[in-house]
Amino acid sequence: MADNIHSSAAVTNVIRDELIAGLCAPTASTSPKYLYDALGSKLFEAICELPEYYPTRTEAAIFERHGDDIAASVGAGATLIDLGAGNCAKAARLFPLLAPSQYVPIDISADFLHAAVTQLGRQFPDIAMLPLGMDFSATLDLPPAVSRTRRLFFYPGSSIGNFPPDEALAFLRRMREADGDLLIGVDLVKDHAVLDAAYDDALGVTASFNLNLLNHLNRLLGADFNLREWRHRGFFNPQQSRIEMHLEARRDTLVRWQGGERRFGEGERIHTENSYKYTPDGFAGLLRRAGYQPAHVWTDERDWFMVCHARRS
Ligand code: AVJ
Repeated sequence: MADNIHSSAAVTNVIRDELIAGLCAPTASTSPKYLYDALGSKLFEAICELPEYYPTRTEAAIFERHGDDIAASVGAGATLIDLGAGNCAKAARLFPLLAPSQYVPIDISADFLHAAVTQLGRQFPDIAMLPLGMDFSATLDLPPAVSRTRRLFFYPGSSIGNFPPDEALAFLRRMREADGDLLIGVDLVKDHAVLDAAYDDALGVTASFNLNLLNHLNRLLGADFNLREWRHRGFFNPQQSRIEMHLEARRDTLVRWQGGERRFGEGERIHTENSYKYTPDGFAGLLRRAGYQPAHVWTDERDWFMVCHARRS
């Protein structure tokens, strides 16, 4: 018990130190994971329903339209390892098609996961369920209870886009080392106006999602960010092939937190998220370098998004 208390205090300090280092850097930045407090997760769900935010519904349409093909490529009886499973809804929709033998949803938020899995277990009694509460971006060291037969990592939603390409490669290699094939959703480069609108919507939900990060920082650090002094920026950077989200100071402002402070000049920014967009060839190259052969690729009719099944090479 004492050990647990000690280690959770240490984690809190690590989070504090990481956040403060990011805020004090010449170009301030924070990790996108801090966008997802309880309200942030709800705002992200709202983003997925926006007319401008195409990725979620485009990916769903690909699974809907090509489900039989995808199932034929993957085959029944896999060990389906769902990275960032959340409420498990995306994977559950594939159960009737993929008929996995074991389902292993992984998410940082373990409580949420256990509730979802209890429900699912009643619906699909033939699928063994093993929910794991862990930070899969830190390690893919899976416990021995995870079956070794025909592991398939399921990584939908273009979450891979949050990693810069070198880190995406390292992450893909870790899945390869864990002896898994891959079913992954990847957002594609497209008309810049479409990309800009998806991350700066007319209703301002993405702006709220981004600004809410400051509420979260205020709680985590005991900081005094005033949300009214900041504005959302979300745009495509074609040189880096990524969406960038920033929070920009509307005027000179001093932000204080327990044990420190920083002045932000008018127009100065905190970089809060990157979301990389790939070409099909660019992503295939990444897969090959990670030890995968892209077996099958499915896209929508506008080629806005792709779902890829990759086997170990
Ligand atoms: C959850 C990382 C896939 O990059 O599109 C949506 C997050 N940020 N709108 C994305 C997000 C702003 C989303 N991912």
